[in-house]
Amino acid sequence: MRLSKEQIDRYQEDGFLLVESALEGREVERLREAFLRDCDVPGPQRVVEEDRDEVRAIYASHQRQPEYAALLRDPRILEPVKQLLMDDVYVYQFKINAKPAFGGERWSWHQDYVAWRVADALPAPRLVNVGLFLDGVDEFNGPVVFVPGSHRTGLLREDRREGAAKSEQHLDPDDIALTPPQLAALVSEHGMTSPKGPAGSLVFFSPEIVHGSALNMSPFARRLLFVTYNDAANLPSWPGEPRPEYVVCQDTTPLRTLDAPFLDTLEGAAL
Ligand code: HL5
Ligand code: SIN
Ligand code: MN
Repeated sequence: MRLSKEQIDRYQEDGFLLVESALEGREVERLREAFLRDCDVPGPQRVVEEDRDEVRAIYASHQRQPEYAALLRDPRILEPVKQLLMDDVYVYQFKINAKPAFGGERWSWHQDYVAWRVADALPAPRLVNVGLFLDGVDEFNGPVVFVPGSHRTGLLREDRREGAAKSEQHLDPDDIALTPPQLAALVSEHGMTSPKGPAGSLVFFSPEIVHGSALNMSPFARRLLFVTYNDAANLPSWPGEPRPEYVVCQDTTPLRTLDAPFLDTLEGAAL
């Protein structure tokens, strides 16, 4: 799959691009099964909600589950990313934010690149995020909300909040949250929008776009998988100890696109 000129222009203009139903039902089913398996793996990559043992996020599942290792080289994902970045890329971060029914908590308003500059001294915002809907996303189950065009504003903060971090396992958006006056000004200029669609849809989005999401009070889960690709020439210049491998991947070898969809490749390999 390649993006059209119109799709690329829309990504540059809005800071995100929705591609509905890019993956088939049986493919999404396999990815969900892999997620359930991965939830049972203990370790620091498994982040739970503050007050209960409910998975909030799981990092680096591609290092444990073959479906995900193949997925991130799938032509429907990697080709558009290469078109948008116009260079060799590798996976900087892989995570699944699992908002279960009746409880998945909010993700505060933030820009991703603030986190990666503060925590990893990443030189430039030469990244593309891909969100893959493991469940259908609608207005009820805590969709990601974007401020379209806000990626062209530049960085809205330079530091992380003082005091105790919300989590020691990763940098939670709470610690780099934007202020209400900042949001009010941006939204009065650009408005807000939330890409919605069936499971298997993809949303490509800029590391500089302002985004966040509300808690999930619906009876439906909202599990969202995110792969962040970085330009292979844009390596972090670690200020001290690098962050753990599960949160910022250290294999920077440029990725080669698979010839076929990820499941066909996996099943072919198993024969
Ligand atoms: N949790 C990520 C990290 O790198 C940063 C957030 O949405 C991405 C802001 O620790
Ligand atoms: C994020 O910005 O990483 C999380 C957004 C979400 O999962 O709703
Ligand atoms: Mn984010």
